[in-house]
Amino acid sequence: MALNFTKWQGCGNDFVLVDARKTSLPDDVSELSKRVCDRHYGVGADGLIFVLPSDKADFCMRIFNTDGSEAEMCGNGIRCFARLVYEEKMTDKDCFTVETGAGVLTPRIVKDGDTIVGIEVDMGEPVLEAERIPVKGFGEKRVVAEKIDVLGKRYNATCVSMGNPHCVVFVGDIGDVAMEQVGPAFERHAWFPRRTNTEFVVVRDRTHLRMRVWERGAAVTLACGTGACASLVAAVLNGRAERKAEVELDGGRLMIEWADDNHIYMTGPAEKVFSGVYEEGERC
Ligand code: ZDR
Repeated sequence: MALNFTKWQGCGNDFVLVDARKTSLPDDVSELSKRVCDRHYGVGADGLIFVLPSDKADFCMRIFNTDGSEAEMCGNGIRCFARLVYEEKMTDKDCFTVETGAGVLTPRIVKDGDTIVGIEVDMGEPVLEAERIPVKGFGEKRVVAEKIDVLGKRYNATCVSMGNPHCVVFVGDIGDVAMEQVGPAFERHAWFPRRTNTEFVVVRDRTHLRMRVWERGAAVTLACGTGACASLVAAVLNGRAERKAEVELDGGRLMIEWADDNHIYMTGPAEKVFSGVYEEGERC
């Protein structure tokens, strides 16, 4: 099987994108994602994303993590997706709808004259009720600054779904967090029946957050769009930030706003890296 793809990145969170509007998804899509995303034996990426047709929206996006699991949504991925479909002329609109596991979302290509300067996405409304995130043991309540014990240490956690689950932890010094140990323990903690993405956040001031992420189904990545949105929401719920703030990630910056319509707007870059054909050789 030969798969035409383009490799994209948004703030260093990188994806292999495949136009599958006229083909069906491969049967072994989960295994394929593991192989394609592998940085030594494959193309190398944080996720494999498909452009698909939709009967509810202009397009449908599906994303698979490096461990083969499917995520409901991907914030950096949808910006890459939006720029790809726009630049490849799959649409002539600069604002269009994309069906995702987090509902129908609306990216907009932001231009200065003819130059694309970013992608803004209406990410929809954050979900705060525990059982809908899902977080066990809190019923319909919100999980804001609740104590959680992980690897023998106590943290204050605030949980938010942006379609996919996030656990946000405010810390004093981002360098103190042993992400590779603590991240997987959060991901598989008993609170989270569908596992969780975990963000470690330092509030620099009321309009600047610094964030690092352990991604569910992946690992430490350079950025997380839905995680940046969840972090801003968590900071507002804890009274620590304004409703519009810049989030600094390892791989770049995102502007996030929790607007009066209760929707989250995320603005940031998306850049093409290269294109190719993935044609697997015989293994021996
Ligand atoms: C963090 C993420 N890359 C983004 O930009 O939002 C999302 C990827 C999916 C994530 N690993 C999950 O929810 O399983």
